[in-house]
Parts: sequence; structure tokens; C-alpha cells
Amino acid sequence: MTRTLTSNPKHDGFFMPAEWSPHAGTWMLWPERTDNWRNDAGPAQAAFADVAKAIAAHEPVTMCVSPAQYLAARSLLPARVRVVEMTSNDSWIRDCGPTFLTNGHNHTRGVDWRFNAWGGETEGLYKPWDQDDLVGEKVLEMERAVRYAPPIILEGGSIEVDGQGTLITTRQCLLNKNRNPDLTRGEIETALKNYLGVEAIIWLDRGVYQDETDGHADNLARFVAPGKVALTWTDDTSDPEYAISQDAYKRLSKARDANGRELEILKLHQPGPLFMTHQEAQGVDHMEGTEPRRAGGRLAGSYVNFYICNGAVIVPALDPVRDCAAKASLATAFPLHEIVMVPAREILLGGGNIHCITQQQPKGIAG
Ligand code: KQY
Repeated sequence: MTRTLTSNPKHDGFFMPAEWSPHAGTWMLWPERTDNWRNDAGPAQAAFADVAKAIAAHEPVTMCVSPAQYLAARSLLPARVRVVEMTSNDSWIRDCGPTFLTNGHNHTRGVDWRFNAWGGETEGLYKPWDQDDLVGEKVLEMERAVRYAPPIILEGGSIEVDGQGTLITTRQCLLNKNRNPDLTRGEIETALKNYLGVEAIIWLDRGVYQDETDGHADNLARFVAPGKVALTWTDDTSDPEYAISQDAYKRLSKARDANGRELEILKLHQPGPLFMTHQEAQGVDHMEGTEPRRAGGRLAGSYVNFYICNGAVIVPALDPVRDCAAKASLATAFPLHEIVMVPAREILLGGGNIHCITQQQPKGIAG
């Protein structure tokens, strides 16, 4: 059994490192449920396998799969990807997995937040979510990592850190009554400081238009370096995303990070806008309790939903018209990383993207 501490990481000298800090590896969960992934999840499995392959060229990847999917996953994934059995309700390990921490002296631990499928009984995206809620604990146990288990609902995609004491989040998600209705903004800020070791919290207002997570930060604004943030953008004043991105730009422009720096903002023009086709919607099974998919529904596509691994940034390819410009901008932001575009529409159809389906484990000794 994993050792669970009742102290907090800040007190113990642990904090969440930036994603570009060296990784021991990446964790993923295999997609399977046919009420979220079309055509028996086949196209999504191929897309997840491509993401795993791209990351595994740079660092170890562990794919967690249900017993029923073990053979299918094993045959689609290269030998260098470790495949282990793990039950889950879906495949968003950014959100239901642990948040790994470091003490800066080669030791790692993890925070195992509570998970309620992005909104709980009435507003969540599916039920049950009990198996997803166990993923964080199981991953930490497999790594023999010491665990913190705050009684707080939080998804990893709702927070973004620079590893130097600054965190970006959105009011729409973290202050949503469907997450922690009994906590005040001040109490949530204290929890972020205690469990992630941050000092400065930058509150954006809303997340990307029609993002079904209630506006996760990782689809809107991401640190690409200390003092530098990539922001989902559109120049189209008639697009509902326009006001959201403008507002985020203003807030980021006024903000100072934990080191007192102003932030440089890199605008990454959104793909599309993208919409679900009739054929795509038809391929998803409708099940009671799961958010239905509708033809014509706007997809919350964004290039900032990239994943930084050792030596590479894995970026969703979503729109032939915009992909090249996104790749070029990210290449300037990450001059020491290879920029690898992976076709990601199938992941987007399920409601998220590459960052949402990956979870980094920093280098270091767990314990
Ligand atoms: O984007 C994410 N972090 C998760 C999206 C969940 C979608 C469930 N259908």
C-alpha cells in the first residue's frame, strides 16, 4: 500500500515542477468506452498509439489498459511502450491521474486529488467515475511514491505551473460550484499553495469556447518558459472565442509571476473553428448518463494542448491551414526541443487533446 501523508507538500519542501523539467516518463490510459470514442474506439486507439509512439521516442511511456483491451493495446503499441493492466472509466490521465511533485533534490511524491468527472452527479460528463478516481492512487502505488490525498476535487488540466512558484487557472473551472462548493476562493488558493508549492496564482476568467471541462487552463494558456505563456487566440471578432482570448490576454498582461516578472504572451491562433461532422457523431454510442455527441457541435480545438517531454513537444495537428504556423511559433518558443505534430482530431472528438491524455512523472526517487 502506498504511504499517505497528512502533512502538506509545501511544508515538506515539495512542489510541482514545470513540464519541461526532466521526466522519468509519461503515463497514459487507453481509450475504450464507445459512448465517448466513435467506431468502437478504434480511431481513438490509433491516435493514442501515435501519441505514445511519439513520446516513447524521447522517454519511457506506460500505457494503462483494461484487461479486456490488453492484447489490442499490446499489438498497436511498440515494444518500448510498457503496457500494464489498470481499470478506469475513461482515458484522461491528466485529470484523474496524480500530480507528481519534486523537492528539487531528486525526490518525487504525488498528489492524489479527488475526481468527479468534471462536475459530479448532475453536471459531470459520465458516471460512474469511481475507477477513474482510483487511478492516482494506483499509479503512485506502482511507483512506490509517497502520496498526499487532499479532500479536494481538482483535475490536472485545470492548473498550469511554471515550476518557479506561479500557477495559472480559470475561475470558470476552479470556482465552479460543481467542483468544491464548500470552499471559498481563498481556501482554494491556500490548497493550491500548500499542495503545489506555488506562491502566485493568476486567475483567468473563462476557458476555451465550448470546452466541456468547464474551461481548463491547459487548453487556453500554457507556460512555454518562465515568464512566457502561449495563449489560444483568434483574430475573428465574430467568433465567441474572440472575447475569451482577449480577456485572458488582458489578465495575463496585467499579471506578475511569483518572481515579479511581467509575462511575455505568445498568441497561438486556434485551428478551424472545428465542428463535429454527422458521420463522426453517428459513430458514438449514446448511453444514459453520458454527455451525448451532436453533429455540428463546436469542438474546443487548441494548439496549446501540447505535451512537453524530454527533448520534444508533441503538438496536436488539427487543421492543415493553421498547423504549420502553430508548429513554427512553438519552434521559436522551444528552441531546444523537436516539435512533433501528431494528428489529433480523434482525441479532440472525445473532448480533449494530447495534454489531457498524458501525465508526466518527474525524474527522481519516489518516496
Ligand atoms: O480535456 C480534458 N482534460 C478532458 C476532457 C474530458 C472529456 C470527456 N468526454
